[in-house]
Amino acid sequence: MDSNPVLDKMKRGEATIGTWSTTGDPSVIEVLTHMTDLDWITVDFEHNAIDVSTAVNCLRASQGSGIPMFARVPYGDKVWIKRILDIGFMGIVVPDVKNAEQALIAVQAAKYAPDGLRGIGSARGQISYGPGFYEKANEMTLVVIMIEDPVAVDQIDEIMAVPGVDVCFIGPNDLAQTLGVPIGLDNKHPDHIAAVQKVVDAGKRHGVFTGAHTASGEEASRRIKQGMQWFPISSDAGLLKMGVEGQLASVKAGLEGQLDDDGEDGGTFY
Ligand code: 3PY
Ligand code: MG
Repeated sequence: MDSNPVLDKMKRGEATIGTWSTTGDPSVIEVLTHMTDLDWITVDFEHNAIDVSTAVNCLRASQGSGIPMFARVPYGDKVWIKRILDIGFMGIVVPDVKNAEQALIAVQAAKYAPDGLRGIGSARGQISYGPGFYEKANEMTLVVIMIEDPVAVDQIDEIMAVPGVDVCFIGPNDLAQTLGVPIGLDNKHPDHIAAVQKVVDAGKRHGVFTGAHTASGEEASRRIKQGMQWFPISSDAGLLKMGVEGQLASVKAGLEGQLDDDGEDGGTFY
């Protein structure tokens, strides 16, 4: 790969749809990257029992699919960011960034000199990105800064002014918690809606992409219309649960005579 297809797509004015991996299961990553049209996957190290050696196998599972793999680090410090990028992820998601200073620490940890302070020594980066890794890594590595606190929303102009911040991404649950309103994705509380809109508007002013963790494809379509570009729909575990529940609901609806045979055969993948 010579450029990051997710950055390329957003620069063309298109939205990108991914999901979170909360399982860190390479077999799941294999299916998602090779058999679906998702634009990217983010492995979540912030809240899950995923270790770095398991995550390497997630990267191996995605290899050859052309789908970029990103990782949410537990905390925006340079040791975590270096480790995660050095094993071959093509971008970082940094939780709970409250100000421009923290955003700058994240960018500098993700970029080699002269744009940053990342140390040299990524063997797996050279495998993931291919030949010329050190020349192209800064351009290709996506930096996603999470906005999860009204303190950050108040400083969104300063945060977005930090060179190298590609995406400002809303964590709806933590934003709700810090705003003091009921938690939940697709949050309809007016204070939450107003805070998210401030981030979207600032993104348009600064030419920084925006996104939010969505609960469903239906929400993602509304967020795209709102002017955002970077969304996970739920997570691998969440999509599995939704898929099972949807099929069980179909069994019930079929037994109650509410469904007809759609006339299509069932395919071969199971
Ligand atoms: C949140 O909702 O707080 C998140 O971090 C979602 O990724
Ligand atoms: Mg959060």
